[in-house]
Amino acid sequence: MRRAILFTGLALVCCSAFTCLHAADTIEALMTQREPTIDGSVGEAEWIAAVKTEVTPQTGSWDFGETEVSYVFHVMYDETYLYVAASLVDDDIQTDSAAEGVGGDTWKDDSVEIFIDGNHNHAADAFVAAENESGGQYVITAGNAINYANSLVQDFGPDAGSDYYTVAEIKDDTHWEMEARLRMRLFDSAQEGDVVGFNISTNDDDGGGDEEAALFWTGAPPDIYSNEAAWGDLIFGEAYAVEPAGKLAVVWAGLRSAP
Ligand SMILES: [Ca+2]
Ligand SMILES: [Ca+2]
Ligand SMILES: [Ca+2]
Ligand SMILES: [Ca+2]
Repeated sequence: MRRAILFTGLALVCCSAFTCLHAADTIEALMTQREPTIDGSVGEAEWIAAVKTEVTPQTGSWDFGETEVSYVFHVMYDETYLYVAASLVDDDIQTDSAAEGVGGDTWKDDSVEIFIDGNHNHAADAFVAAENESGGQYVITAGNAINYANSLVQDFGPDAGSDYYTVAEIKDDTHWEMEARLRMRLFDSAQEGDVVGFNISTNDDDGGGDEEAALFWTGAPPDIYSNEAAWGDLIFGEAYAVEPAGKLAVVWAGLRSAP
């Protein structure tokens, strides 16, 4: 990670005479005083401090394929954990390829993948051992198949102080939700003022078998999942206040290059 500097979220880069301005997509997460219950139900009150960002086929980045899935993801943190949740709309929820539990081909089912570049070095290959030591990839399917092979997680589960815990629940035929808790030690014990690389995606499987598409919050294909340089920034911001004085949960998600 590195320390956030003023104007990080709007650091503009001029590319060439033929392209317009780019800006790194940036989320400023606020610190919550209230730990959410990780149970696969994204409650409004328990996630009130979270920055909420909608990703649709129009706003997100397709790495391959194209379908209709969309989602809203939530991010907040406290001194121990980074919390991430998502609520997904998908016209065909599939869990046929990976059984409930740790391991399995999670990418072949409807799933959410969280990506952290903990040392914020924008490595071209996120999956070499040195990169897994700070950050990693954290996955859950709609059927509660879980993967964290590319990370430092040693202790998965609901117990206080565990490295990682996540739960998903299918709500109805077209709606599922997930919640996750990632211990700060997995990315260099980040604290207020720090910034790490961040991305989130959903794999969409319609009809069973392999996945048809992956829809990321941000990044230019191909291989967004493994290229840290394609990810956005996550700033660990101030404490959430019920009535923030001039301080809002800000999402800079809209600034992109023209097609
Ligand atoms: Ca919950
Ligand atoms: Ca499948
Ligand atoms: Ca890295
Ligand atoms: Ca699906």
